[in-house]
Amino acid sequence: QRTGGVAAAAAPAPAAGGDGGKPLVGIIMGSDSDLATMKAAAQVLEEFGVPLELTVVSAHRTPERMFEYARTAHSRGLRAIIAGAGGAAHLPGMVAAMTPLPVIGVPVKPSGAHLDGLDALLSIVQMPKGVPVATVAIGNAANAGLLAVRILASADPALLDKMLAYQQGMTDTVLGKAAKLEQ
Ligand code: RP5
Repeated sequence: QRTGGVAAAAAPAPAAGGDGGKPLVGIIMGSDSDLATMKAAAQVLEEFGVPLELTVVSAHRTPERMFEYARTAHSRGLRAIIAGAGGAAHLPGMVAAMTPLPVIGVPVKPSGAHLDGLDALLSIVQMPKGVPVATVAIGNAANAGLLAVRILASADPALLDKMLAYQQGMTDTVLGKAAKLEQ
């Protein structure tokens, strides 16, 4: 259910996902060409059963839409925003400037990019004091999803248990591989 109303409208009409409840996390990206990277964040949230919305908001091409999205996000019930962009990636920082919610930035490496995503990384991570953006590694939208889950889990014991189980699963996987190597 991620179709319609994502690109042009001034008033955001994001598509919903996750467990079907009211979205708690907003995933936005500067272009639909970022979706190949950003869908990993949605997949993580869906795995944890966290309701999400996903849409395109461009800092440069739809600045009024960005303003509207950022200004209304908290009153619409969102608890965190994941924002991905490539190149001159101003979206996460500008959204962080206009919302009280935690913003997680994903530097996207567009296909054919000359600077391997380093431009986006530096654009997102070098925020001035007072306006934080939690920046993940270039292209690592899955970690953005996991960080959003952890933020929500800090006040949600059931979600915290899911995160503990996820972490234990990683540990078990690595220990299993180590045991095989040692045989
Ligand atoms: C950025 O420019 C977008 O976030 C995207 O990563 C990049 C290219 O966008 P398109 O030209 O593919 O729409 O603003």
